[in-house]
Amino acid sequence: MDNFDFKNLKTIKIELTRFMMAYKFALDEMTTKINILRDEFNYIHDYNPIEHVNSRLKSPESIFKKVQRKGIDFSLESIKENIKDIAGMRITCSFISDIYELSRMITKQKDIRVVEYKDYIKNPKPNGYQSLHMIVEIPIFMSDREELTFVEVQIRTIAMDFWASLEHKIYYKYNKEIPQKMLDELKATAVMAAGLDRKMEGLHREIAKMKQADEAEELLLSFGNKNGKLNLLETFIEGRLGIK
Ligand code: 0O2
Repeated sequence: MDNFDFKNLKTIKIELTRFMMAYKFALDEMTTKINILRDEFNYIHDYNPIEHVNSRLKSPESIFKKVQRKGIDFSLESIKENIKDIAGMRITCSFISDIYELSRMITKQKDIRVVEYKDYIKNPKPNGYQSLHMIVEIPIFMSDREELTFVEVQIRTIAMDFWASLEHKIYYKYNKEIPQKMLDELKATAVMAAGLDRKMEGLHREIAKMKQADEAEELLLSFGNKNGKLNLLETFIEGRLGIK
């Protein structure tokens, strides 16, 4: 290999590093955003809707495999335009309602543009897979430029994550064709997981209502409602909270 080739190779390496760096920064930025939302939610509602957050950068090998599979151009411009999951983030929430709440909070942020929104919870995949997928675009400010960068955000419950992880493992271990009977059984387990989510959501709502009523009662007592007579302030509070 002569000097010229070496120089070229070095330039390509630097280009690739800079290319991947933007995605790493995009993940850092999204992670900060999610942490802020989680902490704020925790302070205000005394409740944490996020169980855990994982993020990953697609390896150059998997990127090139995907480029080949999709039959797109190998240039960095084309990869940036067409492969939107180089930076990926998976957020596991406690309840289905948390997923939608969180996705609304993400969507509302001014510097985030949602370019794709796939609701596999309302419309599960034929194999039973459920999750909310969003591709968002965020600006990354670097020393000499601003780069709009895609991040794939998958939001799901613990049950959805449990199913998807095991389904992936089963496929991974058995990479030939899966017998229909097993596919049906896997789908049945996805339906069970969805049932579990609905049950947990129901219990969560019931308990939240009970907690709210208890808190309202405690508040009324703290305003001196000891002899059963309501003063104007209490009537106002009751009216606002919708309790009799
Ligand atoms: P990895 O390693 O998790 O990133 P795309 O190929 O992304 O352009 P597609 O397939 O329409 O287009 O994207 P979709 O439906 O949004 O799904 C992308 C990702 O969702 C997958 O990424 C998986 O992480 C997850 N996913 C989708 N369907 C299933 C499923 O049936 N089972 C499981 N376990 N996960 C699923 P990758 O790139 O496949 O892999």
